[in-house]
Amino acid sequence: MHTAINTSPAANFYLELEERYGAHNYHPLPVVLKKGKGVYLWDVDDKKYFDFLSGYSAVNQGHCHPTIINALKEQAEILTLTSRAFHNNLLGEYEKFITEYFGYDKVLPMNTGVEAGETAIKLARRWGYTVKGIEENKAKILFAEGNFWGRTMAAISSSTDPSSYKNFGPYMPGFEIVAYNDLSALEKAFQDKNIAAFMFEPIQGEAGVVVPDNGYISGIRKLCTQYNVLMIADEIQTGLARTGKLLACDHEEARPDILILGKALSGGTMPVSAVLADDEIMLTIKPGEHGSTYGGNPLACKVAIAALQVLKDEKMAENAEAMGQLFRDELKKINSPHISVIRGRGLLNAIVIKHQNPDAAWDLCMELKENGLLAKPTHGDKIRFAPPLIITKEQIIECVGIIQKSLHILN
Ligand code: IF1
Repeated sequence: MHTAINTSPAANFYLELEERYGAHNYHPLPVVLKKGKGVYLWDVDDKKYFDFLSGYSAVNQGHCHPTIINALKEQAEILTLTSRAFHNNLLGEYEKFITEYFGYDKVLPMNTGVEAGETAIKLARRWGYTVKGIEENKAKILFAEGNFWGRTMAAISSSTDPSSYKNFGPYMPGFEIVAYNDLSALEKAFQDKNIAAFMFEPIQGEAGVVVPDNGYISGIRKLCTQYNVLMIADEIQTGLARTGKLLACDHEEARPDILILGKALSGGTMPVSAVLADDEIMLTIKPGEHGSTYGGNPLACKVAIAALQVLKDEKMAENAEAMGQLFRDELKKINSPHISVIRGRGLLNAIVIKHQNPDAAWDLCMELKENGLLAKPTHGDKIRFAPPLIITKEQIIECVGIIQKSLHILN
């Protein structure tokens, strides 16, 4: 199934290795990549592509950004890991840097995004018991329908997508679901005094780049304050300039109580995630009650400082805002009967394909690949378009040209 007719012998070699020796938990596009630079990727036959996935927003800064790679290389030769049993000379520096950058009292460093989510939930439960006064073991965390925050048992326990949770039970108790983009449903749910937190994505990524109505995020802020519920923003995908602001919550000037970041925090070089909160929340977890072997390692600290610095130095949020607007405007001009929806914010965009053939989005992505642009269909009929944030106007125009040309495959 993975070996398509039009893959080269070189590509087939790698596809067959993965098929034979790797778990079958993915269905990738049949392209084998060996090099990346900026907005470009190259496959094993030296064909060049525009990357319109950006490692699911982990490479916002572009592939192998020189500043980030230099930080990685320099630190890799000095010290990579101490564990948290000892101090290291970069952790404090990084903690000061990132808390000032985002305006929080404290940070808790983890590795993957899902670990940051787990950490936020532990913090919220602890806060619920020790600050809010919820009775022991009664705390509830509320999630939005269609949420995605990873693959751990807790993350799939809050999922409403059977492909995430089915036949993996039993599930984590204490999780509840509320409709996304529905403030009156949220207020109704908040009548329950045992709710410690509402955890949500400012734009739902995995659900297909679902952009809520204006006022939803500031509305969440207002209700969370009113009902003494923690607002946990999962900005793992939407954060770090992707949507045209440093954080997607910044579009509505809403400050979450707990902010979770991952992916582009290392510019695609290694798993680095972070949980940010103020003292009232963060200091409820005491020594020995949470941690991770790799969390806060000096290599990650050095890389994350560089990854955050280049976002600002190169005005990536501003570019994402401008290029995203241009991209959607140019896409609309194509006026294809096969594109039923164009949505997104900044450079986190998606189209919905309308076609009698259920594989149309996959077929279009295969044609885009032939024409030098990599994108991946999701949920059958949606295609995410999320290039690195350093993309230029000329490149956007060229890419819309590739999309226009490729749409002929659906005629
Ligand atoms: C996979 C999609 C993206 C996330 C949000 C937490 C995490 C993610 C909002 C967990 C991870 C991923 C993981 C990846 C595919 C992917 C994804 F296709 F599912 F929809 F990005 F858009 N919060 N998203 O989007 O972070 O632990 O993975 O570092 O294959 O699971 P992680």
